This record gives sequence, structure tokens and C-alpha cells, in this order.
Amino acid sequence: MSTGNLLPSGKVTVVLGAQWGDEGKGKLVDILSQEIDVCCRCQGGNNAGHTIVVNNVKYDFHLLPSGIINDKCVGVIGNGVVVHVPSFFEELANLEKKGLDATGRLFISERAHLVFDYHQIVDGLKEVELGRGSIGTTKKGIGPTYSSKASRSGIRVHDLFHFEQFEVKFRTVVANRKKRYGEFEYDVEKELARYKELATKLMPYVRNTIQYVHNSIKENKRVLVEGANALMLDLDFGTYPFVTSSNTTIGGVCTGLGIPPSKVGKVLGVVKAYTTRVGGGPFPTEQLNEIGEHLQSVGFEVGTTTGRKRRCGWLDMVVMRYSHVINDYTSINLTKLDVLDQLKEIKIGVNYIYEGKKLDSFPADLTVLEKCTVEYETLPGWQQDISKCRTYEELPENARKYIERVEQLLDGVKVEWIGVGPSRDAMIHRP
Ligand code: 2SA
Ligand code: GDP
Ligand code: MG
Repeated sequence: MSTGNLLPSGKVTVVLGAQWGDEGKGKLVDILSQEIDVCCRCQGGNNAGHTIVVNNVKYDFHLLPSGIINDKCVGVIGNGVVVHVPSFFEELANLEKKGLDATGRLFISERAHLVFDYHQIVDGLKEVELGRGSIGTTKKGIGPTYSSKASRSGIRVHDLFHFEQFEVKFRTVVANRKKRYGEFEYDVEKELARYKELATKLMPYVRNTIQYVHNSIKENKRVLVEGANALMLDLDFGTYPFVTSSNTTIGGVCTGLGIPPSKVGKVLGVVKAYTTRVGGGPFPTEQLNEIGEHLQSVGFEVGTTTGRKRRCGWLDMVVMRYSHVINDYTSINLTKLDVLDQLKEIKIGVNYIYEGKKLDSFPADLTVLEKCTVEYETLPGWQQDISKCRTYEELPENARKYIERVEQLLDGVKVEWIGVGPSRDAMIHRP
């Protein structure tokens, strides 16, 4: 599908998840990547899972930017990303098996922090400590690595290239973790030997990505940033503490790549036509009934990284309005509209009521949120297959009404893209 030169050069285009993740960002990035020169990740790590389907072949991206599926596109893993080096090579090898060769066009920031296996072990131990209040993390070591970063005891990519110093730091941090969490099985000598080899293997990928992205923008190349996770999982703005440990919102784009805000152009919000969440934490429009089960099974809502079933519910416009306040979307990609095909009625959460009054924004305090009830609007379904529709006009009237109501409820932000199936061509563009 041609995007018709939609993306401005000299500015960075950003794709962000507007809900709790898995909105289908990877698919939009794939479509746009046919027109871009550079695709960057700015935060998160291999907790993310972006699935792309091209010619019936499924590609799963976790740490690597999805845009590299286009063989002319350079991938950048920015300073804000946390990198588990063995998983990086594993993902590359899996993609190579499917015919994707990223040789010479994939760069990792020397400033990115490293995720080690001990971070992953600690991630699991912390979850056990939390017991029933656990976050439901992916156990990829994301939280512990960002904690090390913030507490200034992290190890960065460039540290690997001064191995003697690396070794000293590494032994110290592992010893400290063991003091905190007790003795856990972790063969430090074996790990050091493994990282000595990995350092040599990684070297060709390592770059000053800040300068690389800066030069790309200056040379009028088209640069895209692929957000991972989503707004409601943002460390500051999400349903804390049930969040991930990075800034998944527009600010994370600047800090995670070293891009000034003046260089940010379009901000495309990816919104699922209903809502899903994987892991623990509040979810006001969740449907713990046959509607939720229907969305889960028809939408194949299973975690790309962990294989967990995703929780499902109605579209929540309180979340969406809050999301738009923070990210100021230029336009929206409404995805998985086809999953609603069979429903007779479709609901949209429009307000939260707390102690008899409408809240004007998403509450910070989860005890307030717990006491909120959701006010819904009910729209008629279209009860027909829309997966073959390729223009807006081909969509049934009730599907168009649903889309237009979403736009109205979102301050008039345009739904520019509509997803009607998993594959690359199952997308309607509405310029
Ligand atoms: P973490 O591992 O520390 O980032 O977990 C903290 C919370 O963030 C959620 N989280 C995600 N939510 C949706 N999708 C994610 N990626 C995978 C996918 C998830 C999977 O694409 O399906 O496979 O389970 C993702 N990554 C992190 C997580 O569930 C915690 O609530
Ligand atoms: P991401 O994390 O936002 O990139 O989303 P994921 O890839 O984790 O989850 C989205 C899932 O929905 C993937 O399996 C996609 O192939 C699939 N998908 C994306 N867009 C559509 C769509 O419009 N319709 C349907 N039925 N599936 C879609
Ligand atoms: Mg995902």
C-alpha cells in the first residue's frame, strides 16, 4: 500500500500507542516504513511485541524497530532503550530466518543501558515479593534496568568496550543485587565470558545515534519513531504503579533519542477500536463477560512476548482524551475495527463518575479510580464483514458512524487510518 508521500522530511514522525499497548503500532510503522529512511526506537526494550503480517508471513519484533522490515530503512535503537544483547542477536537471527537481512543498517546507541540476566531474575523476584499486588511484568528485566539507570549504577553499551572496567562494575552490581535479594543462581564467570564474545559481536552495530539521527534530519531524510508500550503504561502518566518503567509518551521520544521538540512533526496515535490490557492494574471498561471473551478470541488478543491472554473491554474515551492532552495527536489510526464486525451493539466509555460527579480527567489516585463508574454510549453495530473494505465509502454506515463519533469525542482529531485486518493491505487510508 502506498502512503503517497505522507511523511514530511526534515521533521520526525512519531507513532505512539494511545491506550495500554498492542494497538497495532507495528502494522502502521510497517506501512509507513515503505516511505521512510530511518526508523527509531526510543524507549522500552524487548518487553514490547509488534506483530506484522506480510504475504501471510508473521514477523514479531521486540527490541528491533519494525521499520527495518523495509530493506532500505535504517534501524536505530536510541539511548533511551534498554538492551538485552543476547535477545538482540536472537531476534536478528529469527528475522534472518524469514529472509530479513539488516546487515549494515542497524545501529545501537552507545548510551543505551544494558539488561542482564540478573535484571530478569530480579524482575521475577520483585513480582514474587509483591504477591497478589504484582504488576504482571513481562519479566524481561525492564524495571530493574531502568532502576539501575536512575540510581546511577547502570552499565551502558560503551562500557563493554573497556572490558576490565566492565568486569569490575559487573561484579559489584551483581554482589549488590545478591545482598538485596539473597543468593540467587547466577554464574558470574560464565556470564563474563559470554559478554566478552558478545562485545566483539556487538561492536559493528554501536554508534553515536544522537548525531546519526541529527544528521539524518538535517539531510532531509524521513525519520520515524516507533513508540513501544503505550500512554497508560507511561511511568509518569499511566496507572502507576501498574506501568512500565519508561516514558512511553511524546517526551520519551526527545529524551530517548536526543531529538529537540522543534524537530517533532506529526504525532500519530494508534488506538484499538476497543481496549486491551495485559498484566495487572485497573481497567475501567474491562468486560469480564462474554463480550470480553468475544473480543479476546476474535481479536486473537494474546501477548506477543509472553503469550498471556490480554484482558479486553470497550473503547474508553476518558483514556483517549487524557492521552490526547499529553501527546497531541495529529491524527489517529483506529485499528482492529473488523473485530467488532459481529456485535449487535457497541459501547463507548464516555465519562467516569466519581461520587456522583463527572471527572474532568483520568484520576491519578487508583483508590479514586476504583470507586468510579463508567458512563457509556451505545451505538448500533454493522454486523457484516468489513475486512475486504479498502475505502472509507465501502464501510457500512454504522461503522462510519462509530468512527465519526470517536472523532467527535476526541476534539475532532481525524481518524486518518482504519485497520480492518492484520495484514499490511488491510488498512483504509482517509486523507
Ligand atoms: P514490564 O515488563 O516491566 O514493561 O511490565 C510492566 C507493565 O507493562 C506491560 N507491558 C505491556 N503491555 C502490553 N504489551 C506489551 N508487550 C507484549 C505484547 C506483552 C506480552 O506485545 O503483547 O507479550 O505479554 C507490554 N510490555 C509490557 C506489562 O504487561 C505490565 O503491566
Ligand atoms: P503493537 O504492540 O501496538 O505493535 O501491537 P501488537 O502487534 O502487539 O498487537 C496487535 C495485533 O493485532 C497483532 O497481532 C496484529 O497483527 C494485529 N492487528 C493489527 N491491526 C489489525 C487490524 O486492523 N485488524 C486485525 N484483526 N488485527 C490487527
Ligand atoms: Mg505489542
